[in-house]
Amino acid sequence: MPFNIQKIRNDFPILSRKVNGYPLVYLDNAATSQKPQQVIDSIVDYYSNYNANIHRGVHTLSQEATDAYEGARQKIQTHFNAKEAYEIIFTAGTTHGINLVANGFSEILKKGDEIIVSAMEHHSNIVPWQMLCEKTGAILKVIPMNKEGVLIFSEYEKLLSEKTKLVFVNHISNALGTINPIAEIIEKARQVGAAVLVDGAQSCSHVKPDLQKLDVDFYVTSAHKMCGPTGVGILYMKEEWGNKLPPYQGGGEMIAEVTFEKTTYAGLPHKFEAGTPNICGVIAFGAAIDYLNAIGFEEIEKYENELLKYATQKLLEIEGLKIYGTGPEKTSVVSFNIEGIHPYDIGTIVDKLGIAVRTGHHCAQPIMDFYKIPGTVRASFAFYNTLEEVDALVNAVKKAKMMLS
Ligand code: C6P
Repeated sequence: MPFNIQKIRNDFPILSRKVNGYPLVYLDNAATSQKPQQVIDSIVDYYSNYNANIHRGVHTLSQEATDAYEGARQKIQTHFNAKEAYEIIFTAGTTHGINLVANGFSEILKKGDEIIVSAMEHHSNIVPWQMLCEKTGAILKVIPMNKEGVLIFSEYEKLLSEKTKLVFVNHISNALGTINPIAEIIEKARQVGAAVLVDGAQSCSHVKPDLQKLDVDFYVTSAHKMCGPTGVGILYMKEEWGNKLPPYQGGGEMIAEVTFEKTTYAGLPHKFEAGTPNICGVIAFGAAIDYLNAIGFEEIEKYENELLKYATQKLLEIEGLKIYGTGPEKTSVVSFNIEGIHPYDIGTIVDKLGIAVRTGHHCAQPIMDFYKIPGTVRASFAFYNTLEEVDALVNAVKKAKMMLS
C-alpha cells in the first residue's frame, strides 16, 4: 500500500474531533496510540457476534471466539517472528509481563547475583527488579548514559561478569526517543551467560523486531502502543524459560489436573494465562497488527523520521528551547524545555489550542534527575501525524513562551 497520509488519517475517527474549539493535534503517541476504525470494528464485531469464553465450551460461539483468540496469537507470533506461537503469552501489558518475569526469577536468583538495567528505563523496568533484589539479595547495576541520552556501551561491558544473571533494557526510551543497540547488548550478555529482557513498549509501533534473530530471552510490549486496545500485551519467552519459570498466578485454564492433594500445570502458553483473558482485546490486537502491516513498517519508519527531523529543526529555532535526547539513533519523540518555564505550563497552554502532549517525568524519574530537571514537554509522533501538525505545535509553543516569559 503506498503511504497515503490522508487515507490513513481517515481511518482514525478521533482525529477529526475538536478540542477546545481547535482541530485535535494528537502528539501523545508514546503514552498511547489512537485506534483505527478497523480495530474498533473488530471489538464491535466480537461483542455483537461471537462473545463467549474460550477454551471451555463445545458450543459454536466458544469455538469461534477460541479460533479468533488463537488466530491472533499466531498473527503476533508471525509479526514478531517467534519460533512457536506458545512462546507468546498474553498479558495485561508491558508492566504485567515484566512483573511476571520478575516473579519467576525470585525463585531462581541467589544472594549476590547481579541484574543490569539501563539509566533510561521506564519505572516499570526498574521497580519490579528492585523488588526482586530486595527479595533475593541480588544486586542492581545501572548502565550509565551520556549527556546526549545515549548509553555508554563501554561501561556496560565493564558491568558484565559471571555474576550477571539478567540484563533489562528498553529498545527505545519513552522519555528521550533514543534507540538502544539491543542486538549488541544481547550479544554481550550472551558472552557471560546472562538472560536478556527487552522492553519493546516504545519500539513496537515504529519497528518490527525479529525475536529469533535477536536471540532475546524475553520481550514485552503493550497493544495500546501499536493501535490496539489497552489492557492487553504480550510477554514473549523462549520455550526453555517458559518451562523453567514457575506460574505467576494460579487459577482456571493454567492447570493440567487439580486435586486437593496436588495440582499439575498446563503447558505453554496456558501455564501463564490463568483466568478468563482479555479475549476481545487480544482479537483487536491481532486486527491492529494486520492494520500496521498493511501500511508497512518500513514506510512508517521513513515517514516518522521525516516528522522527527522537521519537528527537531523547527523547535530548535525557538530561542531558549533545549531538546533532551540528541543521540544519532532516535525515534519520533521530542522531549524539550524552554529556559525558565515549567513544562506543565507549556502543556496546559498548548492543550488550550487543541494540542495533546505529555508533560512531567514520563515515569522515568532517574532520567530527569540525571538532567536535573523536574520534567519535560514530550511531543511524540505517529505515522498519522502531519508536517502541518508539527507547525501547529511549534506555533503553540511560541505562543506559550510569549505568554509565560
Ligand atoms: N509508557 C508513556 O507515556 P504499560 O503501561 O504497561 O502499557 O507500559 C509501561 C511502559 C513500559 N516501558 C516503556 C518504555 C514505556 O514507555 C511504558 C509506558 C507510557 O511513556 C505511559 S507511562
